Amino acid sequence: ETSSLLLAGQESAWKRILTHPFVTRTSAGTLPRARFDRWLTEDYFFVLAFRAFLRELSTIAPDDAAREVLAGGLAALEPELALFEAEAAERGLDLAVEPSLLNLGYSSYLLASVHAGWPVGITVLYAVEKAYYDAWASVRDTTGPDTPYAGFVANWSSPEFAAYVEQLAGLVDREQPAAELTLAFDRVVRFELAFWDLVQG
Ligand code: MP5
Repeated sequence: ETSSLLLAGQESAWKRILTHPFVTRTSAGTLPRARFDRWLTEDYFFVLAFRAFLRELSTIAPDDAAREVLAGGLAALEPELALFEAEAAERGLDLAVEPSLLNLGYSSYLLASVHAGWPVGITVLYAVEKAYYDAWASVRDTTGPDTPYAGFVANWSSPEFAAYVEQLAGLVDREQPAAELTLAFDRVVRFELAFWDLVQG
């Protein structure tokens, strides 16, 4: 299946996603506060861009089944953005700070991928969400409830999010493997690792 082939092609990078120090330290509660703050503001910008990407991608979804899956993803973004806003308010963070060039590049790539058509766009969406699910699910069972960032770990490792990512895999599996899909998937993996390297500083 296309989704499994894409993942299999990224085996070593995927291991780095699952064991990235940003993820393991967030889970353990040992990430310095300033690093998490940096991630929070960068990722807020990313999620806003991601919502614009999802809306655009929905307009080229091939059928109602695909549109419904994406609508579910869009709906889940509202409580997620509220979580970021509440956390930022509590920490006194300005969410309107200028994002890094890396973040601008990643966010712009999401939107650009829609113009390459549905197969590339849905592959990008799958890669973004699968990376987050796998990373946060890998630390879910070792994250204590008192860890300051437990709400964020829970957000991306919940059974609901797992089911959504499986639905996305199903949409990718309708597509034939193709070089342009491999390239898009690989780009997202590189962006994800670079994003964490950046905020982990
Ligand atoms: C996600 C994210 C998950 N929040 N940030 C990055 C850098 N990659 C992936 O996307 P979402 O929209 O929060 O589920």
